[in-house]
Amino acid sequence: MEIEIVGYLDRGELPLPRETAQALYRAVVRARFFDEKAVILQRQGRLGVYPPHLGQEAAQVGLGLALGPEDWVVPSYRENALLLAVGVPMKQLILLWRTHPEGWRFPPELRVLNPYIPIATQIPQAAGLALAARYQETPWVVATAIGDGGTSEGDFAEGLNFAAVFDAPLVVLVQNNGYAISVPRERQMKNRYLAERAAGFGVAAVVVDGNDTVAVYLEARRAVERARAGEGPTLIEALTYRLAPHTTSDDPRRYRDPEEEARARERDPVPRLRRALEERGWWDEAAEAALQDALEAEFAKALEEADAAPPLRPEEVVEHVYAELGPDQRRVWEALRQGKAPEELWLGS
Ligand SMILES: Cc1ncc(C[n+]2csc(CCOP(=O)(O)OP(=O)(O)O)c2C)c(N)n1
Repeated sequence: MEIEIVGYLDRGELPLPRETAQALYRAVVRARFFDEKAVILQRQGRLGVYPPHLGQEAAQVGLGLALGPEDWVVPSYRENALLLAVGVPMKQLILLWRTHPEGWRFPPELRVLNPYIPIATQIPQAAGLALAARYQETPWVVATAIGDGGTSEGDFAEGLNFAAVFDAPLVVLVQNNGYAISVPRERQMKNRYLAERAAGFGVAAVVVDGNDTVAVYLEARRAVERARAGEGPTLIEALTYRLAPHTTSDDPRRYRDPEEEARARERDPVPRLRRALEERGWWDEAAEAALQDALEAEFAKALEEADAAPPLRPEEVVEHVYAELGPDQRRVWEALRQGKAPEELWLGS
């Protein structure tokens, strides 16, 4: 299959108004800033296990800023940059990765579902939500995201087929970051590009340089417009690289050549966009310093507010799952209330 990789920055192009380009840059820096702080918090024992998006900011921010307030976002676990881009506050994300129930209750004005942890389950649900837009004759578009590994799951195939058949207004961002935990893409599938998979469902697809924020943003906007016009779903494959461990519990030195990582760092999306802005006189040291100060202040406030959230009651872990507790959940809930360890519960003691 002939594949063209869409990109602008490598060619010295930046086909966007200054304000839009600056907004994209601010958003990738903010996403990077949060990610680095989150990893530090985790190392300090002040956050649970955390999946960094280091290196994937362009892909997620490019999609996030292409959406309107009426559009829905159906994220997976690595989409913290996307969530920040569409307005989820930092405080919320800190609480989310503390598994605090307040973290799951996104502000009602945000059309954002909670992050999906079971791989690919977000795809059929996002397709269903997109189909609801057609039934209700409302113009919302649904954006979802998945990793390369996730595209081999049955749910991915079912969701894409469904969305295609019903022309559902769905945009699927596939972040091809090269690895499903320790398994490189070439050991996961015969396809060179994941966009090839979309053709099997009759879904439009495009491959972008996923570390080129401008390219992802412009392709995402195109996909959103197509969806809104009733022309059906689009798969955007963003070629990127996970510069960090899979999660804070992973050590990529066990499966990845450090030289590969060093090469990938040369295509880090954040300095690439900054250089393009600076070349046009749209960014400088003073603007960078002001942005960093603002982010320090935003994060400090978010952390203070997150720390002030009421302590988690153990039984809240099961309370939010169903409207009414089933027998198993009731057993867990009762035991947690009495301060028992969950292991004893599932063994039926
Ligand atoms: C259904 C399911 N199977 C297995 C897992 C365990 N798991 C968590 S992340 C992951 C790899 C996902 O890789 P990819 O889709 O490429 O996304 P990435 O983590 O690189 O963003 C697996 C297998 C899971 N969460 N859900």
